Amino acid sequence: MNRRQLLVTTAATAFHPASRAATVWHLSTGYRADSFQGQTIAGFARAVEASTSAALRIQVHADNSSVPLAEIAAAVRSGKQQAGEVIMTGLAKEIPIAGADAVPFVVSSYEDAQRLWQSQRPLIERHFVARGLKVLFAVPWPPQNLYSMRPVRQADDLRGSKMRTYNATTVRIAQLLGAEPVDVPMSKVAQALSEGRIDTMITSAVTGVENKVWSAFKFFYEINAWFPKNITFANAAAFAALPVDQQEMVLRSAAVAEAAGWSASRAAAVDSMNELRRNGMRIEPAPSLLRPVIRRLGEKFSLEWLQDVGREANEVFIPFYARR
Ligand code: PCA
Repeated sequence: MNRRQLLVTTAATAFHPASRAATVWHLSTGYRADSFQGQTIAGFARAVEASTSAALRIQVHADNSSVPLAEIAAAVRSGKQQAGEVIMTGLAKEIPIAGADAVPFVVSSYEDAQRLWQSQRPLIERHFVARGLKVLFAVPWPPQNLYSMRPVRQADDLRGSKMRTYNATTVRIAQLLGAEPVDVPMSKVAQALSEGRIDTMITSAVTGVENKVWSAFKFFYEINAWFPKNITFANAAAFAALPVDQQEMVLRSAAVAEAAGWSASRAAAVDSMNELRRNGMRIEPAPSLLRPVIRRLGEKFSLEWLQDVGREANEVFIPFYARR
């Protein structure tokens, strides 16, 4: 670069209003950029950039590319990343009330899921604040259903199966069913299937489509068990360091992203079921012999969960049921 070019570049950097005060946030997620969750995050990042005239830019690192899913919350807490997205139930060991999402058969529609989030959000915010984190928004996955390689007629057919799990609550559910829990992150489901490490799993239709699971799983049962949410959050100090107008734009963009994400989840729920069907999967309601048994296991799980979590569980579930 000659002297003249250097002067021009320096002048452009110094006087361009966007570059003068540009702050870059790194946002890590364990999920894919092209899934509806990833698109919601991308929309959020675009909205922040547009509304702050690029004074704040959010660079998204999807699919565990920067920090693996299990380490994202700690990375945001320590300030290594300014923001992150994780599945909320993944935090249940530290923040038990985050596990409310995966108590089976409490939430069976998007309306229920919305009410649960309303009741849960103040508590989640409190716990996040105590950890130096700022909640931005949460978006549910479509309902969790049962995939199997072999037909399932009753709960006993699941006994001894190698059931893919993605957090502590799915592990407990597998145990209650007498299945062997096999921990596999979402991005590794296709690989685990090809290696024959799993033969059943409970997750959304979307996750089945994204992993093209139809080559192995032939049966899909609509047990509609729970609607787990992903939560996007920032390092509270990084948020507080932003000028007030930028903080406002971040929160406004977050509210818009949350609404868009819930609609995208509903649409993805329908589209992905169709996609599974188109690829030859048999989609059936929960078998009549299985239904009462998994209901009872759900009750057992709920009881254990309420005993474990204690007072905060009431703080969430009393208003949740009262709003019904
Ligand atoms: N997909 C993610 C979480 C819940 C879902 O539907 C997964 O299977 O890991």
